[in-house]
Amino acid sequence: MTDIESIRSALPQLVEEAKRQLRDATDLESFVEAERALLGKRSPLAALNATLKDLAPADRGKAGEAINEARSQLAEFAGSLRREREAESNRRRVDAERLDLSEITAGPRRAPLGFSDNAVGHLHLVNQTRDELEDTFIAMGFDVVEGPEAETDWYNFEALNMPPDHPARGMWDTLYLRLGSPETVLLRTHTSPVQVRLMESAKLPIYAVMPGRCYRRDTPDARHLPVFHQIEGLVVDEGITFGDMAGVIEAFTESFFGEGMHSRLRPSFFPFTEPSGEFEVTCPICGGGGCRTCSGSGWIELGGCGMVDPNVFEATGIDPERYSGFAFGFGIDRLAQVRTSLADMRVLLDNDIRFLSQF
Ligand code: FA5
Repeated sequence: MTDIESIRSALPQLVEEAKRQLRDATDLESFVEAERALLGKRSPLAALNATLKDLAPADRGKAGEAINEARSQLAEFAGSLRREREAESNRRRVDAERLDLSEITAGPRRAPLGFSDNAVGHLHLVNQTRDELEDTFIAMGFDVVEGPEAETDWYNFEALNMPPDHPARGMWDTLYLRLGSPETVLLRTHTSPVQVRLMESAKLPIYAVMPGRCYRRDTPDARHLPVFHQIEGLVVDEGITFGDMAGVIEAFTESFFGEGMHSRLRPSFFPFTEPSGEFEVTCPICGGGGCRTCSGSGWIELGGCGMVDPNVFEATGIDPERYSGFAFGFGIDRLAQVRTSLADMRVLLDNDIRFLSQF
């Protein structure tokens, strides 16, 4: 093939044949091989290119252009087909590697003594409530973070704007552990120390909730347990206002308790937030009409909240000039108690299966 016309007339057929071969290569491996054979150094197009030197010098440029154009057309076709083949191959690989994580049970689960054979165990009411709270906050875009139950004085008090001998420490009857120097390690009295850990270590902004067990030297009664659960919320970002806090608490209330349920804030005091508030929600028992549970007010106090105090930002290395934030915390057991109208919280720890199996 030595003249330009025969090169020009050979090209369309050569491209068509190459496309057919590429289409026929249905799996990625054979496709890559075909692509190399049709577009690489030993391809028919490269062979055609090699004949350019035999042409009359005036024709070489034009013939070269025609070959290059055919080559780029084929390369474009091959590129889009390769992407399809790669996607298909990925899909097949993912399908082949998919793990079956469904539970394998080694036989029927045993029912508790005295219960019919089909009665099986389930999560405790408090854990069910905790899961529901986590789901609600996750749906609102919050992360879930945990911290240790044995804490140091720094995290539980000092970083939270309560230096040694600060009278506000008296708000929490603390259980100290015999570890290190006296009164330096304790069982956390609230989940607020997890806030401090998060602010110290996390990248900003922070939108997180921190559920967990807390301990206080409280005598057990109808509304107190020495071991109970709280969930803490923390938001730190630029330009966060008190209005954002009220909005998040209201959105949570509607999402968790259902439509028609609202929240309201009352002034209060916590050393680590300024200003601080208590937040109340529509009584879930009477829907706000007034009943014995809410002492006729239509509202139930759920927990504390407020704007993060600049001293806490400073203790955790966050620039209070640039960032602001809010925190809130409330009792999970107390919430479970209110929602299920339990007169006495102590039943939550009795492990009486007749009580537990109701939920
Ligand atoms: C605190 O513990 C603050 N850390 C809450 C907070 C977080 C305020 C972030 C501001 C910003 P308080 O001591 O009020 O606050 O406890 C909060 C909730 O924990 C109470 O409303 C109650 O629901 C629950 N709670 C407290 N003590 C007990 C107890 N002994 N048994 C059961 N629930 C309790």
